[in-house]
Amino acid sequence: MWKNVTLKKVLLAAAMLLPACYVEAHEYAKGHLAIAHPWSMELPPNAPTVAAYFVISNAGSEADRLTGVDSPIAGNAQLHEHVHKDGLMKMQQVQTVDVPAGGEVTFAPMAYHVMLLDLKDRSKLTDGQSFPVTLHFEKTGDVTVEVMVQKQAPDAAPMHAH
Ligand SMILES: [Cu+2]
Repeated sequence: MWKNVTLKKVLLAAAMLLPACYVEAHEYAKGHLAIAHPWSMELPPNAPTVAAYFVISNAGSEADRLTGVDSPIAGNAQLHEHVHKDGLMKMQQVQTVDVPAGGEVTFAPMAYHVMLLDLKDRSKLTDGQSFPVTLHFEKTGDVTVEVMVQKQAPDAAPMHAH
């Protein structure tokens, strides 16, 4: 009986976790590449720039390279990285980001990110909305993802462990 109750509790907990999990874990795939959970932090309405984050994984045996990004909501979209220099943290533009064979690249706060500048359409930049960003890969071609805008960063745990 005790076991039974415990099992029910576990099942209930699992059932409660599932829907939220499905909502959060959106993923896009093309060729050997998958782009997991593109998201952006909700910012004050007058924020000059917006950043987008995701994880690119490459299941193939050949490396690929991200060569650029763009979005209809921004006049300019760049690839950025964070660097530590002389005890200072700053971000700078990079032209490309390598996606190693069988590996993954994490775009996250304080790491690689997509930076959207010259914002033209701010209507999608609030919690619960989404906006498209197209990633240009050297070998795989273009992949368009929907970036979810959220008030809080998704779990910092190494993405979704399921
Ligand atoms: Cu940046």
